[in-house]
Amino acid sequence: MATKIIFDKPKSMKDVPMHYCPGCGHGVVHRLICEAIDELNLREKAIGVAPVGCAVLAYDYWDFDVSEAAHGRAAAVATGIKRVWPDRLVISYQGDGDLASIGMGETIHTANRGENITVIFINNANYGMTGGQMAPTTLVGQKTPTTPMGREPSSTGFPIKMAELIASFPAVRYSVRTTVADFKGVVQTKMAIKKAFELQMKGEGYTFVEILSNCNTNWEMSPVDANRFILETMVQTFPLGTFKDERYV
Ligand SMILES: Cc1ncc(C[n+]2csc(CCOP(=O)(O)OP(=O)(O)O)c2C)c(N)n1
Ligand code: SF4
Repeated sequence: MATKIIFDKPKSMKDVPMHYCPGCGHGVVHRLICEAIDELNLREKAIGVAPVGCAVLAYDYWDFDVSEAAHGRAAAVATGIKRVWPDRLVISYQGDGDLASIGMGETIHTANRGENITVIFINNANYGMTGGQMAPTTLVGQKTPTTPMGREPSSTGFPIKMAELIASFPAVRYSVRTTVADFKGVVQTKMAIKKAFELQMKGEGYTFVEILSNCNTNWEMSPVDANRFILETMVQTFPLGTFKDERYV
């Protein structure tokens, strides 16, 4: 009897165990990126840029070319790669500490220049790798090791809404916020990633996919509770949606 394969590991993904905490969204997003690359037949053209943060070992999981970047500099490295190889699919993968804190300068200027790259932004509201300290995205009142009484805007400001901020730059082609906290969100995230890759390959400009993802370990929640926290609480500060899907320049 012929066997029909209906679900398989993406070819762009290595068959190795991941170091991520069980239930963490990083692994889910890694897979979605690989599925999109396979479906668009871009594996030989893809170049990822891995951040410093929990995803620092992304090159161990993706079976396509990957460069490492110093903390916060992934967008700058991606810019250089894309300018040298404009026909490649260049993906900058970054957490919120990496992208919105130490790397905010690179993030803003790369978007403002409209570099033809795709930035995948994992918003888990803290610095996961180093123990869950406050990030620019930490919610008001959220307790972390550096905000033990809860984030207080009068001393630490408000959560920065990156997808909305990025959308404000004229040269940005596409900016969305999705989540991998539930099945619907996973499907929408896959569609957003795929669309961003397609736009980049057509030369349409800078694309940004912000993804609300849990850090269940540092949030001290079960993976199920952490995903519920995203859907019930985190989305109130970070609404899901498309903030820009338009070509101005
Ligand atoms: C120049 C520099 N400063 C600080 C650090 C320490 N450090 C490593 S990862 C990290 C934050 C990572 O958080 P995030 O970018 O949100 O990614 P996550 O781990 O949550 O995926 C920090 C501050 C470093 N490695 N290099
Ligand atoms: S510390 Fe948080 S972000 Fe890092 S792997 Fe664990 S759950 Fe994921």
